[in-house]
Amino acid sequence: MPDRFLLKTTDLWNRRQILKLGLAGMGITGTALALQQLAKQNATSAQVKIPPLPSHPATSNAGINPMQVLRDFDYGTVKRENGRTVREFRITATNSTVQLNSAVTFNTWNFNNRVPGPTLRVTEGDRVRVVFLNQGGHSHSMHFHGIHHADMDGIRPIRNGAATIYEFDAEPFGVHLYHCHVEPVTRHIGKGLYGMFIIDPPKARPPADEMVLVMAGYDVNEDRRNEFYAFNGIPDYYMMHPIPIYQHQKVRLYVLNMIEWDAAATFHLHANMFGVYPTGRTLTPREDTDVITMGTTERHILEFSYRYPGKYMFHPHQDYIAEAGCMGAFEVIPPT
Ligand SMILES: [Cu+2]
Repeated sequence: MPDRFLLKTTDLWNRRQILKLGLAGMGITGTALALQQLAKQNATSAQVKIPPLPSHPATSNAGINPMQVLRDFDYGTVKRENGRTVREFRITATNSTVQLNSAVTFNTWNFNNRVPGPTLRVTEGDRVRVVFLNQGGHSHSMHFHGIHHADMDGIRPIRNGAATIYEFDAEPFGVHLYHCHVEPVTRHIGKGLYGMFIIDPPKARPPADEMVLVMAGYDVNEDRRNEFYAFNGIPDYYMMHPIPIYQHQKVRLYVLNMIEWDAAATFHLHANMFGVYPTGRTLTPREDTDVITMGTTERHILEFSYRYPGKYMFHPHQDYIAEAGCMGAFEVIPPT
């Protein structure tokens, strides 16, 4: 679990809330397992080289750093209970203001103080336990896509100041998502209450430089249209700060469309083709293309590598969406 997550949540959680949920004492188990897990992840990542990330001065964006969001996978706190792996996540609904451009700010409602919320990542068959605390000032909830019991479907509003636990088995493997399901859902999603939920197949996918891109819109004047769009929270961020990747190395993109008010958006990659794993539900690509259409909450795994160095854009080919902030670029650099 990233340190950043711990830092953010410790000040939000107090002992009384933990006791109320019956979780006291659960935090001390599973350390050995967590270390094992870390070793496994490191073994995989040793085969993948990540270019050094450009260091940008902190943006004025309430802690949202899209360069960090890209490869920030939250594997939870790993425990062993009754012979099986449990991954426990702590999610707090809160509010923060982001700067959409030099003149426009937007008050987001979000999970763990970031838009999109943390990318939760588990393996098929794990037990998933999400301890949800609402400090957002309005009623919120967490509804997961995937297969689970009706009482874990997250449509019951959790009032401000209250907490609940969502618990279910991770299935099926694929790229999924979670979002607040309190009505009007357009507003709760539009304010920023969504994130990606990856269920890895039992046998891990081959090594690749893995990244998350969540497309979303901002309706700043509540006219039921978006005035701004973004990849990973901040409009135009990856145009101003292209994502460095290595030439010839496989990139695995987990792409999710969370744009409200527009029926669909495409994802187009310049000067290349990508293999499509629809909803991440296949282990081999279904097709090769350079543009794919996604309705709201549709998501896929896209795989590619670049043959030539240089800068290459990616964006929806609804060009009004791209021109309003949903645009980015990869900087392909020769391997060192
Ligand atoms: Cu909500």
